[in-house]
Amino acid sequence: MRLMGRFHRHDDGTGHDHAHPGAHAHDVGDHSGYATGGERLEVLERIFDENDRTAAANRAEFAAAGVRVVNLMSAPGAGKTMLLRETLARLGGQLRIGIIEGDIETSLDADRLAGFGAAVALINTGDGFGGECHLDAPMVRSALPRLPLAELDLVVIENVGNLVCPAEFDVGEDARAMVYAVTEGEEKPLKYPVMFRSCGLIVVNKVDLLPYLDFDMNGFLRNLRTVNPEAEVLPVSARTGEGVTAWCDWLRQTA
Ligand SMILES: Nc1nc2c(ncn2[C@@H]2O[C@H](COP(=O)(O)OP(=O)(O)OP(=O)(O)O)[C@@H](O)[C@H]2O)c(=O)[nH]1
Ligand SMILES: [Mg+2]
Repeated sequence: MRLMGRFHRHDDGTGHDHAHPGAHAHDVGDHSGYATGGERLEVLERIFDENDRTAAANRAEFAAAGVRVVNLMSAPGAGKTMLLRETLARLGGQLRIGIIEGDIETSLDADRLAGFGAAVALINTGDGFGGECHLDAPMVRSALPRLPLAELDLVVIENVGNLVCPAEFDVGEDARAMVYAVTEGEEKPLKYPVMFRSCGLIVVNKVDLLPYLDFDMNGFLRNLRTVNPEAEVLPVSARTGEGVTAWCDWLRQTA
């Protein structure tokens, strides 16, 4: 996976080659602009090492239970929860689905996903995880006892709405998808490349709004291809249901 974000991880060898103290396969980048640069690096290295050890443990536990896991990410409000409601309504009878719902505060989205027969485990990062703007592997691990993993086919993790940090943390998922809304502007893949690069599927949501926007779909696709030539793209409207069948098919193939 090619990641090069806030913490400058390049675990596929891409990106620049900084010779700084403590640099190894888990390179967390150039913090030389800070007086505390060396200390920052050491702390980040330890955070990522712990995260990746726990992500591996999560992945092993999911595999042992025979469950596949999708990490669903987006900017706030792109439509993750609305899409998941549609998904549960359609796939509920065909797949045994569990949801891990990540939010900084409130059970609002977890409540919106209740009543469809899916097991929903809420993680509020403001409740013991420092109010973080993303889910990390230990947070996801804390939710596992609240899901009947052995009885599930698929777990979808709705990550905290944020176009940057969630992409930097492996949580033990099998696949990553993001919801991008056409209201966000076609330049976003260029400005937030880590997220767009890290996902195998980009759901282009809110296409029902296209008649009211100046959105340049070809320009967006060009920008996306610049940072991620291989991603699958699905135009969707969680509101009208357009494209939701194709999204459900993708989930079925992943499960
Ligand atoms: N017109 C239109 N509105 C949509 C669509 N999908 C979601 N919305 C609306 O967009 C707003 C945000 O949707 P959510 O599903 O809450 O988005 P989210 O990504 O879960 O948001 P966070 O969890 O806060 O990051 C809501 O008002 C939805 O009704 C869509 O396809 N078309
Ligand atoms: Mg949501």
